[in-house]
Amino acid sequence: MALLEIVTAPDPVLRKKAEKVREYNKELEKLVLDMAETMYAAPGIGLAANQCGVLKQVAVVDISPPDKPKNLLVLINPEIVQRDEQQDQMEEGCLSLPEFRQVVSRPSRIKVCAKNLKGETQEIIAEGLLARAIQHEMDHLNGKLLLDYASSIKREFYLRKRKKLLRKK
Ligand code: K1U
Ligand code: ZN
Repeated sequence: MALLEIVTAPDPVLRKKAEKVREYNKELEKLVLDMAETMYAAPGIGLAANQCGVLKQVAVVDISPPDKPKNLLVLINPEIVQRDEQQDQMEEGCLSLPEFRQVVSRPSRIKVCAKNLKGETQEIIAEGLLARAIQHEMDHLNGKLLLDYASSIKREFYLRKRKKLLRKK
């Protein structure tokens, strides 16, 4: 296994839509294991392949606290097939947007259809933080970022600051 580099804004790969996975092979398995290792090391509760510079519909999620056993969820070609009308608000962070926080309203409960590493279909009913993390990662797979939930002033200010910082490096 290997730690992958997490891509940060304004890298254009974060704005691209990831492509569907069609082959379930060793290469895919390695990508998922490397992504999981990278997410745990960050630390984070999710990671999408775009954030590692790979445009495939692959995401990993684990919301279990560090003192509890790991519970890794692998989502390949995920689709939300049902969502609650009720929404929850929560402040989110993003490993690709250092120091950026944004309150986001999202459906409290969702039903997701996704493939696992063997290409088998899994149906997941998620609520609370798990539902939130899955929706955050699915946004990444569609090229959507937390920045898009912010006002244009906040977004532009953050991006200008990031570009300035990267020029200095
Ligand atoms: O996709 C990412 O950028 C990872 C992101 C996922 C996420 C955060 C908040 C709400 C929904 C989804 C993170 O994991 S940011 C780090 C974080 O939230 C966290 C890190 C350690 C412990 C607990 C949370
Ligand atoms: Zn993110």
